[in-house]
Amino acid sequence: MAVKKKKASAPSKRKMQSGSGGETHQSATADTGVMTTAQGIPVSDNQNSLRAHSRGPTLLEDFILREKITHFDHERIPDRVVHARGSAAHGYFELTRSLSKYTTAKLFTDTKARTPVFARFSTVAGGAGSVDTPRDVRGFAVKFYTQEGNYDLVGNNLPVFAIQDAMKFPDFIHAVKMEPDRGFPQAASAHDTFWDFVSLSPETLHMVTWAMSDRGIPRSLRMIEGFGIHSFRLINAKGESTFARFHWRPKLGLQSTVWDEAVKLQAADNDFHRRDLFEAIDKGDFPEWEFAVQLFTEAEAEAFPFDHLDATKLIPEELVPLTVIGRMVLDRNPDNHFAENDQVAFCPANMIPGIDFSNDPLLQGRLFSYLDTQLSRLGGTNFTQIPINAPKCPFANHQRDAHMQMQVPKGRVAYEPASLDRDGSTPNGRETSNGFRSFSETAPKGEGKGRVRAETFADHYSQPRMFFRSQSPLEQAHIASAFVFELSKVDDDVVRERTVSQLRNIDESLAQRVADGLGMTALPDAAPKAAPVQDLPLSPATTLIPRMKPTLAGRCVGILVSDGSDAKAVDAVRKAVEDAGATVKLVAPKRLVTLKGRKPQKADGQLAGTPSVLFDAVACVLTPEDAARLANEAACIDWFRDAFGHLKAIAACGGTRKHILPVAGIEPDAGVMDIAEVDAFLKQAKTRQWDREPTLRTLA
Ligand code: HDE
Repeated sequence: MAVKKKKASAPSKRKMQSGSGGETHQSATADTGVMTTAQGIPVSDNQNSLRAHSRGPTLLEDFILREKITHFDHERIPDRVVHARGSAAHGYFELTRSLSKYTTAKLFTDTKARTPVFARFSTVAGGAGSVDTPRDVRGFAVKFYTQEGNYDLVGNNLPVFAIQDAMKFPDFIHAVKMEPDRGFPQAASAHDTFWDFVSLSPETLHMVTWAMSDRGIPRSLRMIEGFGIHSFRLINAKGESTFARFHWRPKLGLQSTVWDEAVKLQAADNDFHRRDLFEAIDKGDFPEWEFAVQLFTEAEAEAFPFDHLDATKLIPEELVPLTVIGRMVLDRNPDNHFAENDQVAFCPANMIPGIDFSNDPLLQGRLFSYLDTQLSRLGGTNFTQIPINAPKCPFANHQRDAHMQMQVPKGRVAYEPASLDRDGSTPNGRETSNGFRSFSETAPKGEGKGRVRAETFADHYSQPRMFFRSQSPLEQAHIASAFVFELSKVDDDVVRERTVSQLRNIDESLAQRVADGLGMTALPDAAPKAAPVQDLPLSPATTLIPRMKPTLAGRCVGILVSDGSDAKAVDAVRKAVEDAGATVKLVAPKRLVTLKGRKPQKADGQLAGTPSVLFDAVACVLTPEDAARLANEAACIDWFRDAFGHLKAIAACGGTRKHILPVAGIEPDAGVMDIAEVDAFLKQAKTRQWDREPTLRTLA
């Protein structure tokens, strides 16, 4: 049967970058509109396999079918062992302030350059197909395609990590991943093995306390901070070293969800964060982050009341202030999720001249792990030639061959020193005095090789105490409640008690609240401590709720309408909300809706499939009849009950206030107003209604 062919997908016209002096060759295919096999053979029928007769068996001869199925069979590559689920985007980095006093890296000295970047945000524990909104740490990895090679800053959205030595990473990850005998839970830390490990490893407590805070349940990837965590070195032209910690700060400010909302989002939209990032970039609302550094000398570091080489410690902004030196804008979605998001290979060892590693033992272990895992995940050493991984500056060396070699290096010389490349045709490159150099550090006298943990790493409780005590009362309640939730999913009594015994060293009131929430009758003894706990100065910079920006920029407001709704009232809310920088989505009982006096139009979502968790604030304009009818509709009652429960502003029409809100059990407060009070709605919609929370749920 002759079937009209679909246009073949656009061939790649991207130039393959080869070594300097090497051949630059293009994909051989041209966009002729003809579908072909991978060998370029035109396909005449993409609907039917080759059969012995019309109802007979399929023939082995059918190379077109075999090629198609074979390729499909091999489409999947291994998931990342951690951070498997991620969403990514292209963009650029601009330096606004030169660090030339501290570093020779052009990335941090050339204020005229615009450096292309590729950023990937991820959850840690779940598989590639898991949900976007579990309580988890978020990866924040940025590849800078600099003039001096690729530099990867592979960070997280929390400023500290859970372990101090790379030796413990496989244990930590095995504990948080689904339990190996039963294969659950997916993408969740609320289970016995995780808390078993945590309660036996006090070094985890700082990061775990951050993960229990609202930072663990962000509203949007566009609204998270990023941290390089480890101390790095900046090296200047004189070879002098200054330590640096790197920070990303979102222009939209920090924003989190509330726990019940995060849980419901998992059902409402598995891809909530991925979609949010994609849609924002797609409509030109480009996410942006400030890039800031904390700079300090070795001598200053000696005076810190903690060891900055310990990745479980942050350096309070109050101690070493942040200097903003640049900004990153993400302005282009990937063309292909697999080719870019899946195949991108970040590696902390991708380091450029002028920056160097510190001796942080966690960082040191990472320098081995990433390339190693990528060899098995991406199938061999030549993954560096995949477009998303290839440098955008010239590159040349004597590396040759191996699986999937995409370049065709010319000449007979693939070594150096060499004298036989007399015509200069071999793309090998030469060493340069501007190349990468490691900082030359003097080893401490009298110390030798050993499997040791520095004594300065022994204090596990002072910083989680500082973090917890710095939080606002509501944030402290959220942290305590998160501990209660997680530990209530732990079956083993010993593990629960041991965790509470650890919490006693952080803050007695936290331990007591968690113990009460778990129904413990008495507090267990405090866990033994290897070092005295210090009462460090508080760090308000670690809070989230007090620092949230009151803004609608980057947010989304849902308006519930139905046939006959007052179009003018809808327009008024829409205009005000859009003027304030937010997106508006119309939700209706049916996907097609006709506002009063208007033509039928497509709603953005159908009520039953578009719950209010998807919005930052909600409004509704219904006819009185529809309001009375929808008061019997579970999806509608939940729409308002959840919006109220998740502390959102609600602008409701008269019919809704009369019929629906009472059924939803909503007693209007300052965050619930009439649809005509547009200014009041805008004001309340810019923040959550935090005052409402204690009236709604018992917090620990
Ligand atoms: Fe990673 N980590 N990690 N990690 N990590 C990986 O590399 C590892 C650590 C982080 O979007 C893996 O290509 C070890 C700290 C991010 O592709 C793997 C240790 C921080 C991503 C790996 C750490 C991170 C990864 C898995 C302890 C924040 C996702 C896939 C020594 C500063 C990157 C891969 C992406 C990915 C190992 C600790 C962040 C297995 C051994 C600390 C954002 O190599």
